[in-house]
Amino acid sequence: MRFDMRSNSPRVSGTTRNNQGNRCARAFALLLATMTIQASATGHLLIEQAWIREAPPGAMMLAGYAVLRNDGDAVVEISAAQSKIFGDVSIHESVLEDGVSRMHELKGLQIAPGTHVALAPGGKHLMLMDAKTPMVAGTPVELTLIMADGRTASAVFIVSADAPSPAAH
Ligand SMILES: [Cu+2]
Repeated sequence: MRFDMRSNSPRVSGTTRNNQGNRCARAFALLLATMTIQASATGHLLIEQAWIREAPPGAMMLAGYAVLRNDGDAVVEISAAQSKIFGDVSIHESVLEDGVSRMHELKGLQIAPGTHVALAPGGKHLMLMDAKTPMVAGTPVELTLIMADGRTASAVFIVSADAPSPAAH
């Protein structure tokens, strides 16, 4: 019995293979369609734990910090930042040179899909110049990040002495 069934099997599996071939062709066509959709994938920028470090009244410069998260499926490239509350906003990075902390301007920030970049004291930050209103603790300030593709993402940064705890969100 078993032997007979096995002897029939080449024909049966031959038919099956043809069906699988058709199915494979359809699956491949679907895969191509899916890949076309993925080719137009975009990054998606989330601005979290946004705050501005409180400074003495009349301070010329303030610094904004946040966690910039990309939960999209393409790179997010931030090329500039702006705010109605500040005359000038730029992207800076602090670095130690010969034991002295200096900052320089960055042309932009790149965030890979599924990753984040932390703007934090001692590292990357938003340099905020020429405040139009007093920056006392608790003041909400809207900042807008501009991406290289022209899209924007805004968030309210709260003036504070310390970084907000992640649990607060
Ligand atoms: Cu700076």
